[in-house]
Amino acid sequence: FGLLIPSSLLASKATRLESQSYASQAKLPIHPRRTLRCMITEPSQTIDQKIDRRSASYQPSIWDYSYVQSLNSKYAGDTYVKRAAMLKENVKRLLDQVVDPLDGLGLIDDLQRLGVFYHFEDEINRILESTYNHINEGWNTDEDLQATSLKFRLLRQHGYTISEDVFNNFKDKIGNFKTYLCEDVKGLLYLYEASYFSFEGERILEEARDFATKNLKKILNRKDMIDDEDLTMLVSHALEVPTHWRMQRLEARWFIDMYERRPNLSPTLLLLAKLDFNMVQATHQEDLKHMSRWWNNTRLGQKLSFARDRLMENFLWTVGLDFKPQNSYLRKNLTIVAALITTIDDVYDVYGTLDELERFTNAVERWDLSEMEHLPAYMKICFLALFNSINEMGYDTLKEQGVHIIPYLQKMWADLCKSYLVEAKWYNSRYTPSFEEYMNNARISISATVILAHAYVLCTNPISYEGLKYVEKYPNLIRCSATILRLADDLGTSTDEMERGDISKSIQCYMHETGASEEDARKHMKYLIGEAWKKMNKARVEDGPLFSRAFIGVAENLARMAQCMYQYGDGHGAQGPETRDRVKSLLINPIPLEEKA
Ligand code: 0FV
Ligand code: MN
Ligand code: MN
Ligand code: MN
Ligand code: MN
Repeated sequence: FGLLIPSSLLASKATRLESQSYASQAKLPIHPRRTLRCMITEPSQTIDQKIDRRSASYQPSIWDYSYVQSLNSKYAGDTYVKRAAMLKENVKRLLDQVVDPLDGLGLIDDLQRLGVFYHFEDEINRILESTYNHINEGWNTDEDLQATSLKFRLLRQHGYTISEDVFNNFKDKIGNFKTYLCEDVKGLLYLYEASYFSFEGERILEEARDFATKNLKKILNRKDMIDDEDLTMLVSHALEVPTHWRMQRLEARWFIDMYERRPNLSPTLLLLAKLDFNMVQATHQEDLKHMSRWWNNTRLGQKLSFARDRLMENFLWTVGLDFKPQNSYLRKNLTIVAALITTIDDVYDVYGTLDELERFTNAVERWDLSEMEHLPAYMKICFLALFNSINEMGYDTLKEQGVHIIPYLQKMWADLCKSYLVEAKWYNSRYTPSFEEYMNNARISISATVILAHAYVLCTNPISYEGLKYVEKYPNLIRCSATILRLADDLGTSTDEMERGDISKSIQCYMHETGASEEDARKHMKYLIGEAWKKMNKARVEDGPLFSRAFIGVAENLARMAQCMYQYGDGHGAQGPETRDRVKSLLINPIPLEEKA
């Protein structure tokens, strides 16, 4: 086949063949490069110069290397540790003094939203435990929508069994929510937030969400119904994105400012929240500087200049996945994973020819250095960066736990590359799959499975083979997180992708299959994101015994981070003002504190 094709064709756009000839192209032998070379008329020219490659026109990084290295928070080190420890003791005392369980729940809600809950896990569990027991003893607050909603939400969030029937009290004889509730702004707000913890098929919660959303929107539009400016801000913030779906650190940064406006605030708690935010940020800065040096050392940004150079954004993802200061090891390694994914995705989507992509996929499947001889120069460095990074993570785990995880991680990468290759073939043959066929591949090609498999081994000790086997089967927790990441990414990036040349994404496949308008297709994708969240709400309880809390948190946070990154378009690649501002407020600027000597 190769010998019959004139060299001019190989060197032109015609390498993207129509569907009939594509089939034979796919069957090219895996080492045809020598043949290819002798057909090129000027042997002095490299193949790279001959091939008409796409470009995504990605801009260089706006985050200067030496600027990142110059970050130096004064909240690093031990200076503030004592002060924070004292504040923590005082907050613990607040928690211990709680008598009314409802006050306790309110305090837990504040601790979570302020981002300091992780210091008080024992105290929080104790309060939730006693709340739960009160319920089982028939404790009934249930004339109060706000209290019931808060109780329901926190208990579900923490894995307790509580039925949606608790909301039946608020319905009239014919099953509608009672009319007086339409004006209970706080009650509606809490009901709204609670409704996002629903499982599939829970009708009462579905109705609750509709009822709360509709009435909260009405209230926002009528100044006479809500004269409290803070409450207005809380309501519109919630309607934009519910708390359950929000990236935790950004929510903490926002909520600290809101809390400060509250008349009956606890000054101790406020000060702790601010100080802790700044101290956590200082840890993140150290992690970031470390990873920025690593990235710079790989030279991938320069050598693969067609690919996104997005170390800062990759790092931001990992802060979204797990912000806790003690989890630097997880963040650092996930930054490596994210940076490799971002680069390799561009190799497949933008730069590589189908022949090169077959070779790269093959090299990853074989996980064998001798495959490198078949790769072009730019792929050699990329493959070795991947090979070394994953093997090093494997070495750590072997050293620390005696568990050999490399074959398992390697399989995840091979699956990812195979799904990338499927897309490259679809692109070359201009094939538009059905929505379902697209999603079956795209759930893998969005890389959530790779990210979560690494997260699993990085945050689990001891790792069990049963656990690894379970992750490999892509259980619902992982599958839903992947679905949400894929759909959110397509909502945010597919417009640009269509312009630069890419396969049909979820929106386009759905339009093609159903004849829907783009607007309706987008609505449908948002609906599917909501449904995936419901499944995930169940999965996090059901998978509880096999997965640690930490891992479940990462899987949920990946979905949250996806909705955050793609909220205003391509927040990962395009370097727009939203991501820039988020980086500044989370990673660069501390919260101003009035220092008392
Ligand atoms: C996807 O970009 C991409 F690079 C992602 C999702 C970043 C990877 C890192 C993390 C999720 C931590 P793009 O929109 O080009 O992906 P597709 O699959 O649409 O080509
Ligand atoms: Mn891409
Ligand atoms: Mn891709
Ligand atoms: Mn070989
Ligand atoms: Mn995309």
